[in-house]
Amino acid sequence: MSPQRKQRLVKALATAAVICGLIAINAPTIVSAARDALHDYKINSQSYKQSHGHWSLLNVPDDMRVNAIHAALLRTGKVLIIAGSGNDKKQFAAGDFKTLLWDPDTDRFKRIHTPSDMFCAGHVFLPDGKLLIAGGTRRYEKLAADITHAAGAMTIKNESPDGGPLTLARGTRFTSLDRHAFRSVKAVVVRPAAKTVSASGQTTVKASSTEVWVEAVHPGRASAVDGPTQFTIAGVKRSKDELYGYATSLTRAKQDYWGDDKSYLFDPSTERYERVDDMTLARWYPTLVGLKDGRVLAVSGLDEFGRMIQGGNEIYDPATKTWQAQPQLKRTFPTYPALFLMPSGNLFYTGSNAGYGSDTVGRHPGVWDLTDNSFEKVRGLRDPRQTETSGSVMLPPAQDHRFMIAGGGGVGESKQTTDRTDIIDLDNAKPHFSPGPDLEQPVRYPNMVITPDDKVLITGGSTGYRGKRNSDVLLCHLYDPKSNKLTKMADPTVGRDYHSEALLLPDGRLITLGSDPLFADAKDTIPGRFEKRIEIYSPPYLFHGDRPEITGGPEKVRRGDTVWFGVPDARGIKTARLVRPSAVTHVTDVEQRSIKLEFIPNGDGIDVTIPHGSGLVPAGWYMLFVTDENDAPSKAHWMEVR
Ligand SMILES: [Cu+2]
Repeated sequence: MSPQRKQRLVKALATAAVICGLIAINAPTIVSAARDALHDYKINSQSYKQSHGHWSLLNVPDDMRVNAIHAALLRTGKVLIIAGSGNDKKQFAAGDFKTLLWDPDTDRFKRIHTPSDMFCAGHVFLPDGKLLIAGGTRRYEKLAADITHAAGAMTIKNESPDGGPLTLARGTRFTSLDRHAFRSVKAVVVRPAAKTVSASGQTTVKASSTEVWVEAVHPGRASAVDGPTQFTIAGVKRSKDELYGYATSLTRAKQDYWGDDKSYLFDPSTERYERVDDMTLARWYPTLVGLKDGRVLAVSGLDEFGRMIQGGNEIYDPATKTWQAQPQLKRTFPTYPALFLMPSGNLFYTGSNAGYGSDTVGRHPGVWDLTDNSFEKVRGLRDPRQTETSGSVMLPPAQDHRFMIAGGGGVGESKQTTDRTDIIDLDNAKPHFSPGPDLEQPVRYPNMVITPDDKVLITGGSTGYRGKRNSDVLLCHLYDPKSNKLTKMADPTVGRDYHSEALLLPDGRLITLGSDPLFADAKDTIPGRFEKRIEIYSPPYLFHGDRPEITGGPEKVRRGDTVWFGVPDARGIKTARLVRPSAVTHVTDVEQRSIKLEFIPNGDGIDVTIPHGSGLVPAGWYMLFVTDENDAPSKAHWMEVR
């Protein structure tokens, strides 16, 4: 071999060795790039979309991105996205509260002035289509490590009916017999005791009771009080047996979020908040549920000092725009209980709840009769101790009176999570839960949305509490109540755990938004970031070609009316549904329901009959959808039902 040839051969061998080395090192990358390209090709193919649907990201301008804690579809077709302080202490301290309005028709975004912190409020649609929002955050939690001074709620008792109301200034000093000293953080008005004289002339006096938050004058553990203790109040010219402070626990324990008592209406036509009457109790994490008569019941929550509300529930009357306590409806639930209005006017509690509450009280599902405050438990729910952070939905159509509960986990930061779905038919003489199909994975915070073709989309969630250990579940299934089967759909690309929502849009698409993972890494060391992206899901029914169309019809109807809607190819229409728009937070959406409508073709349209019953069709704004033989839905026609 000539020296030149020998040199060339050595060079070629060396190059080959380098190439082999490169391939060996990069093989996983090359293979995964090829896999990604193939996956991308597959999920974007028409046939895949036709069978599995398609996810895409909504393009939200940077300056419009908010921490979506609450989402509601307004009768204008726009989506109200409320962040408030968005679980961000800095924004809370700065008084920076946000709301975003998105129009899915035009993809226009608009910032809405937000007058107070609606973070973790409750909400419900009123019969006129305004959204009632009540409660929210008055103070962020304080962790034990950050607490230097013992603190807590001081009850001020006034046993005297004489002398009129008395104002105790901020900083008023309360001292116990054993010299524990506290100061109030706020001025407070103390009412006189209530004096009543009976017909027989007998006088009864009932002491007034007012609470104020106090902090120890001196830091450290020594000033803590743990047990019933009476306090004298400095600067008041009253006997210490007549006017005094009383507390059972003033410690350096963790202080939970404080609830707010404010309530607002959001008006879809003016796109503004209007303040209405304060609630009788401050509430953080309440459920608001519409009643048969159009009034609203507010249930549960943490109170003005972050304590679980012990059964104090109240009603909002849209006619007077006022709240009234309902002592006859005393009943305790964990926070954000899933309470659904039934045809009878009773409320069905599926057991789902989100956030806080006793491990044992108010967790059993059942029917709450509001006429006598009785509660009839229903049996058969599997994993009954894993209802926290579960999802619940009234299965379509609403006339079937069937509900599904899916996923969930143990109380608080419990590691227990379930893949259970259970279904209950309330028409049974003895209603009980029966097993539904297992989810593909155990999951907390599954978002569940009713689609116009009588299915339920179940998407997102996480296996761990607040997405711990990177446990977001990037899965999506359609549940068919008729066949009792789950069918796997295309995978979402954005994880949705705590503080996430999903809802149906009037054009038949769905969106998912929000998510608030505690950590950003699998080892739970890096603090998580709020997920600001919005993802859109287009179900398979949007890829089957032509869709039916509703060309016109009334915008106001009454229950029992038969009304005509323009629908070309009326003979090809398979179903008509009234879908109540979602108002969702913390995976709790007690608003959405889909009501079956009877109809007959009539010329270039259909005669549709609106069912009777304000428990089945609560007054309000609805989306009318029709579907055709291929289950393709129309776009919605909005109308007000009275
Ligand atoms: Cu929250």
